[in-house]
Amino acid sequence: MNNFFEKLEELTRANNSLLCVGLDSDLEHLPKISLLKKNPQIWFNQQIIEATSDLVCAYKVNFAFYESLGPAGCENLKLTRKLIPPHIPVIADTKRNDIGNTARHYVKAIFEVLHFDATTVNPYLGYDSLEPFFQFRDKGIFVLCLTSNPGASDFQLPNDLFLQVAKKCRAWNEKSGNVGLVVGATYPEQLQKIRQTFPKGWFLVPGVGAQQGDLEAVVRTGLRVTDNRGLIINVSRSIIFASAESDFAQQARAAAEKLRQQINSIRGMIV
Ligand code: OMP
Repeated sequence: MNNFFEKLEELTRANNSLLCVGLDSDLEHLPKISLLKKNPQIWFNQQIIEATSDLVCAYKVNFAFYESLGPAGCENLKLTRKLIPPHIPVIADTKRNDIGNTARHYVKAIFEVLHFDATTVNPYLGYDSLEPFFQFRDKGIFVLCLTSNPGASDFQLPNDLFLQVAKKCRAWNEKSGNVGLVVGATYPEQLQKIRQTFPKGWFLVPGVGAQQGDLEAVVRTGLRVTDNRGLIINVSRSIIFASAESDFAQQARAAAEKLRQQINSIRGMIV
């Protein structure tokens, strides 16, 4: 199965999970034991993936933590993709975009060279810049709608710009069937409005854990009414760096298991 959303639907059921673990494997924060290994970032990722793969609906790999290491980090993007079992969808967090002919090269790098299943994109340049991404119908394209950081109030919140993005994306999804949104967990009130605007969409929701988004409010306001799904709740630091000691993988598993259960118990209350 190669379609991102089919893989995602399947795994949310098989693992009973809406949790996405973010492999934001910042070399400066890896447990000391990793630094004894030949390729610390890859060894660390392998341990985390082995410890959590039955608890997730997806992994997200933020390119910044790899590209900042130069050629070796770029190689690690490829190696990380290969470490993840093929039935698990992997999101490339790139937040890319540019004019059409340049965007086509971003698309090629992410999907054809690195073989990721989905990516995050920036909508600021409008439809013609996004269309090269949407053309890859088997891939998931998550458009930044309302980001989790305080700076969302500079451009995204005034005049409800984020709702205009949500409306456009709903219409674009009707054409290509592969458009989702990124909505920060730190704005649950707005998440509710976004869900009302785009009832059927999949939303990638970062900001729970280290950024202190309110998990309960997110699940209550963001779930898709029709099937009690539609959210991919990404958590990076508070899972992968749950411990800095040699038990880091077990602690990551415990943190992931706890979050999966919390999410499911809130979902259960809504059913
Ligand atoms: P933690 O705060 O460590 O859980 O990581 C959050 C992850 O989600 C990082 O990779 C961020 O770059 C990413 N992210 C946000 O934190 N806020 C956003 O609004 C959007 C993203 C994203 O696109 O994933």
